[in-house]
This record gives sequence, C-alpha cells and structure tokens, in this order.
Amino acid sequence: ADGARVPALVIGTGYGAAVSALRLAEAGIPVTMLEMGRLWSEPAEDGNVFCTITAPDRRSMWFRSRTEAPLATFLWLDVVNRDIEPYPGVLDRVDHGDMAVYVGRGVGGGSLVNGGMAVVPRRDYFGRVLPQVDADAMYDRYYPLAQTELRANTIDQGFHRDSDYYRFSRTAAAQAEAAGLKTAFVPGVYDFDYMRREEAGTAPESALGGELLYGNNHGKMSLPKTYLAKALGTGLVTIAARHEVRRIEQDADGDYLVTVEHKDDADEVIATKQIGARHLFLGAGSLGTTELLLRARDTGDLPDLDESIGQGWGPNGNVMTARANQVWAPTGVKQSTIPVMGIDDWDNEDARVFAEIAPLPAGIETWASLYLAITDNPERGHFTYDAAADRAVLHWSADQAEPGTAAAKSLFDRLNRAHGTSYRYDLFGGNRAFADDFCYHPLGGVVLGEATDDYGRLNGYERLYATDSSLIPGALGVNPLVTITALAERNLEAVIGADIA
Ligand code: FAE
Repeated sequence: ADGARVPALVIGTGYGAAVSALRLAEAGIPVTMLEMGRLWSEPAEDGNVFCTITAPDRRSMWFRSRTEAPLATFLWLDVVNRDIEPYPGVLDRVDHGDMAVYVGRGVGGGSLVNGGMAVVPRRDYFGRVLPQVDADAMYDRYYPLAQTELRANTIDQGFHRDSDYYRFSRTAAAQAEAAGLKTAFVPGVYDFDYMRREEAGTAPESALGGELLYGNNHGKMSLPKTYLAKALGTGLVTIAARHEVRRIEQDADGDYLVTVEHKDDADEVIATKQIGARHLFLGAGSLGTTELLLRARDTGDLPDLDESIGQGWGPNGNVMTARANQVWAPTGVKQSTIPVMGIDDWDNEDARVFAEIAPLPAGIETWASLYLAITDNPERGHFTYDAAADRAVLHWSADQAEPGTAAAKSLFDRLNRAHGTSYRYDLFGGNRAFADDFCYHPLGGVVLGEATDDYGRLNGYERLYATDSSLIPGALGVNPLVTITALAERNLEAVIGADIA
C-alpha cells in the first residue's frame, strides 16, 4: 500500500530477484517483490495460460499490435506473426537502434520465455570474466546449489536418439561431428520425464506442442515452480504484479523510497504508490536494473552512485544463423522446442564459439539447421540516461557485432565446406546469413567489482544491491541463467550474513 514500510524490497521476479527473495525470507526477513509484468496464473478461454508460437494472441508480446518473432522473414512468418491486441504479454523486445533485446515480462522474468538451457561456463573462462569471485566456491557449492534448486536435468540419450522430435538436433550434431567439431549434451530445466509422457500421449503437449518464446504451459520448471514457489512457501514473501518501479530515492533515515505505478491491462496507471524499504535489491534484469540506477544517479535522486553504472554491457556474443541441409538430411516436421545440445569450439582461440543447436518448429520440413552461437566478442556497449525520454539509451553500433559474427562464420563455413551446404539467407531479413542485431542474453551495466563491491553492494550507498544479470560484464561464454542464479546465491549469502542477520 502507499506509504508502506518494508524491511526488504526486491524489484523484479527473475533469477536474481527470486534467489534474493527466497534467501532473505529463509533468514526471517519479510520481503515484498515488485514486478511490472503479469502474474501468469489464470487460463484464458482456450484453457491455457500461455499461447503457442504458431497461433500467437495478445498473451504473446508486451504491448504490441503485431507480434515480432525473431525470425523476421521466415517463409512461415506471414502465417505466424499476427496482429494482436496490445496487452501485457509475456515477451518484450526492447529496441535500441542496432541492437534489439528480447526479455521476459511477468512473474518469473526470463524463465517464462527462455529455452531453459542450464549451462555452467568453462571454469577458466569464468575466471577471466569474474576474476574477483572465488571460483572454488562457485564450482563446489553455488553452481551445484543453483542446478538443484532450478531442477536442472539432462535428456535421456536414448530418447534423444529415437524421438522424431529431436531429429533436428541429431542432424546438426552428426554434421558437426563429421566436420571434426565437438558436441555436448547440456542440462536444462525442462522436465524430460514430462516430455516422454508428452510423446507417449499421456500428458498435454508443451515442448512437443510448439510452446516457444511466448511461455510454456506444462513441462518447463520456470521460476514460479522453483525458487518463487519456495519463497512464497515461507509465508514471508508477497509479490505485487503489474507494479512498475519508476524512481528510487533515499529519505533522511537512509531508507529507500521507491515510487511504483500499479497499471492495468491497458497500461493505464491505477495507482501511484511510494514504498519505503530498509534494504533494496534490484533484480530488474540487465536493462531494467541499469535503467533504474542510471536514472537515480543522473536525476540527482541517488547522486553518489558509481560513475561506471551503464558501462560494460554486451549481448553475450549472441549471433543467430541457419544452414540449408542437403535434401537427404531433413530436420523433421516435428520438433521439440527445447534445445539440448551444443557445438563446443570454445578451445579454438582464434574463433571461440559455443553454438546452441536450436529448434525451428515450423510444422513443415524446412531442411534448416538453426543455431544460436555464443561468441567471445570483446566489444562492449554502454547506456546513457536520456532525460527528455526518461529512459536509458544503449550505445551499441552494428560494427561492434562483427567480431562475434566473424567467429561464428568461421565455424559454420567449416561445417558448410565439410558438407557442401550453404547458409539460409531468408530468415533474418535483409538477405543476411547472420543475425547479430538482436540478443537473448543481455549482460552488464552494473558490473560486479566496478559499480558495486565484490558482492553486489552498490558503491556510494548502504543496503542497496544489484542481484541480476547486470552484474556480469557483457559475456560469459555460455547461456547465462545458471550463473546469474549461482552468483546471486553467493552474494546473498554474504550480504545476509554481514548486513542483515
Ligand atoms: P530477468 O529474468 O530478465 O527478470 C527481470 C524482471 O524484472 C522481469 O520480469 C521484468 O519484467 C522485471 N522488471 C524490469 N524492470 C522493472 C521495473 N522497473 N519494475 C518492476 N519490474 C521490472 O532478469 N538463458 C539461459 O541460460 N538459457 C537459455 O536457454 C536461455 N534462453 C533464452 C531464450 C529467450 C527467448 C530469452 C529472451 C532469454 C533466454 N535466456 C536464456 C536468457 C535468460 O532468460 C536471462 O539471462 C535471464 O532471465 C536474466 O535474469 P535476470 O534475473 O537478470
């Protein structure tokens, strides 16, 4: 309620936020979580909470009048991208000129929309990304803890070998191996026992029913089924959905005053509230946390925030590409929406690539192998605060994506040479083989050890913390969700012990 005071306030409900809420509550501290997106709990008229990629409706995207699926010009696009009623849908695309960033909106953040690949980075690379973090503690304790809490599991290899739904993955893996490249199964948070039941016809289809990007109705162990369920189970956590934080100030006692707009489905403000908090945790994601802190610093609300806020942003070297296979190497009409394998060429120092073998569930045979490549692109962007628009603006130019694209090209050229195949130019618009102008893995903006201390405490203030992907400096070498979770576990343990308990 307006004017309320709470011991701990958490902004956002993604990975960093969910870990914070659970561990604070377990330490006996009541927590209020504020989330701008919806609480996805009520089925719509079709009986489902979320819609599919092949029949998107207003639930799909965040206040759009037409869906904006990433494969902009695919042959099935005119069938698939639909006019929709503007609504607080679950997937947002935040456009910043040469870079568009896809993010989840709703209670559960990115866990609602992502592929759920739960990959632990190479230890040596982790040491380069976050040298001040004790790697022994991460690999012995916090990564395993995060994997357990997130319910990461690995697909049964027999199922992968036999199921029609993983032909796309087998085809791409076999071709990579034949070209001398290493492949690996990676853990994920989709319940693979549930997937078996889907295939057997004994459970409603979810990953096998084209649920991708716009939410998952059954098998994915998203945060509302893991950390957030456990947090609510303590009885000490409340979540206010459709509550968007606009402003952070500090009062004379050093408490944080957060201005939050409660909005309806038309995005009209129902009520503007101010909530006071002794401890404030920012888990609004790389874009959200960075914007809130930049605004606070540059409007003078929190003038002592670090100069480096807004710096050190990167798209985790994300580059998407697709190959056209020979006619005798189909990828399958049926495709699971959950990726389970990667091509690991990270040891190749001239062109480090970890490429996720991604599904393209079009419902027809496409002969296309799709990949989300994660590359070791050293380029970084930064944000500035645009006072007139009252938003953070990302400075990232198209040429900054080139090192990543060059690395991806060298790997996929090698694959194409080995098989006499070629790229698909029809998928991403502009007759291009590589899409490096959007990302799924925004990282940085409030870099650990630069804008904060080594545990996410914001420089210049007390009892103010960043807990999410904004802490990771721009690239990680693998999909980031487990690292965001494990790092939050590590930081919260230290913070609760020293600052709160
Ligand atoms: P995040 O999960 O983004 O949560 C932030 C939350 O804060 C959101 O719910 C926002 O709505 C909310 N918020 C923002 N601003 C405000 C505000 N002002 N007031 C109130 N609430 C606010 O943050 N990663 C993997 O590791 N494996 C994958 O397979 C994978 N696949 C992906 C596929 C897609 C399509 C996408 C978009 C992402 C994927 N990711 C994947 C990335 C992963 O989901 C992402 O790194 C994490 O979700 C980021 O976690 P954070 O806790 O930083």
